Amino acid sequence: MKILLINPFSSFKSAGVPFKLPNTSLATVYAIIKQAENEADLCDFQILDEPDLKLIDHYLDQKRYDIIGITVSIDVLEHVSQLITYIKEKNANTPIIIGGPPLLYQPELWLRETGADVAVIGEAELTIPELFPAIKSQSDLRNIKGIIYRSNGQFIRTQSRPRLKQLDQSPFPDYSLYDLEAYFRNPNFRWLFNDKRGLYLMSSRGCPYRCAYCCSGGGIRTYKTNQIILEIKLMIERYKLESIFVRDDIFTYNQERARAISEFLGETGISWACMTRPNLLCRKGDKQLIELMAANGCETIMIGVESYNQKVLDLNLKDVRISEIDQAIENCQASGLRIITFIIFGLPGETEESIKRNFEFIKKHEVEISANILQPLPGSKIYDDAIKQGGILDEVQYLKDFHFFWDREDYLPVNMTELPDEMIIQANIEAGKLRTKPTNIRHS
Ligand code: B12
Ligand code: SF4
Repeated sequence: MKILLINPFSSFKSAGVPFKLPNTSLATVYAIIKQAENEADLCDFQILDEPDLKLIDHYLDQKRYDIIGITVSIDVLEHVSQLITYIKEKNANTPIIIGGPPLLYQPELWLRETGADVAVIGEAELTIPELFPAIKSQSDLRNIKGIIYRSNGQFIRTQSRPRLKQLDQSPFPDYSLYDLEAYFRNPNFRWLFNDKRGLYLMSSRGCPYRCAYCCSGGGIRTYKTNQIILEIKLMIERYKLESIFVRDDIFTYNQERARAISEFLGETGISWACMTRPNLLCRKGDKQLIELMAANGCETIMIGVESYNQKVLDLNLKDVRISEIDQAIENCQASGLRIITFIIFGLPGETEESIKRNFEFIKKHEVEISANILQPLPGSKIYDDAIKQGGILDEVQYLKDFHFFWDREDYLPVNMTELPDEMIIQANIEAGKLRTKPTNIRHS
């Protein structure tokens, strides 16, 4: 089967600068497709400066594809709708399938608004091997779990497909279709990877916590540690990496596992980064774990602090104490790690006082921060609350406007506090000035 994979254009930015990362979801889809010995090409809009739809002509004019597969992230609804309209005008008969994180929460909306033929809901490891051959042979799709499709002007949603029990059923992402060298040149990429050739690695998926602004939840699943080790080796060799970002939501959740992966990363001699939450950096044994991580090449740790005010944390179900935040930062600083903390302005319960506390936190600990304004995510409690409270009236428009978040400094998607909009916007602008700009890093 010949498949065309499309990575759509996202205007994702950080510190006002485009942020280009090779899409891990699509790289995973490519690995799944390859397992079944299918051929695939990649049309990558993300590497362009502007979304020029004509890029697709280059592929469709040269080959006939059996299936076109597009990955979607929350901010690409408009671009993908335009893209599918454009493709259908040229090539009405090739079935178009979409997949990606947002489809878990709003599958019908995405299918309807984009004009795709089929949407895969949630993980696709088990769905693709059933769905793609069925589409090629024009078979009935109703027994394929985990999809929604169009049939005679109706949307048919099939039985849901449970999440993978173990991640070992999923192949690791295969980045070989990407022009990685172009990604490595992106200033934000270089900021993130400390000026090195790096890629993401997910050693687990999901999270057992239930923060109100997040939609990860649902429990954590991991790859076996020996599989991770093999994958790290392979990635370093194949892509000539100098750095890896273990992009699990909470890398230090299981201390023993984190230790084993850290030790192996240390043997490779590369530098690496990870992400976690404060209470998983200050338990018994965490100080030693952090020391071990640092001694084994961990250079950067990203910590989801979100707010330095206990009431705001509690109201947003963060399940973290201020004392844990302080202890976590001190533990990481003692080991000399570069610390980047996430802060969200405008969480429910935010007050003038809590905003001040966030700035006190930055000053007190002298950490790098990545500040954002709250943008409710479908699938999160806050999103449902925003709908109930009338803060989001039109879900489609809300998604279409999602990129304003990065494009307009004065944009507050929904105000879920008692504060005037300007105060939240201003706090975010001020905090943004404290972030190391991607252009300030050394470029060799
Ligand atoms: C890595 C990552 C990023 C990276 C890279 C994104 C990427 N897709 O490569 C970066 C830093 C760029 C990023 C940015 C953002 N991210 Co992000 N990110 C993640 C993270 C940690 C992992 C994604 C991943 O690789 N998962 C593993 C893969 C294999 O799973 P998957 O993505 O679901 O893909 C499977 C299916 O969806 C499906 N599938 C996917 N594509 C396709 C295509 C086809 C054709 C088919 C058939 C199937 C299919 O098959 C895959 C295999 O099962 C997730 C959290 C998480 N734990 O998953 C958040 C997450 C996806 N991100 C999220 C958000 C909100 C963002 C931002 C908007 C953040 C912001 N406010 O700035 C931006 C959006 C920019 C963008 N365009 O992506 C949310 C999405 C929320 C939602 N409701 O959709 C998540 C879920 C985090 C969270 N809990 O809030 N992100
Ligand atoms: S914010 Fe982090 S800790 Fe909270 S639910 Fe999401 S992934 Fe888990």
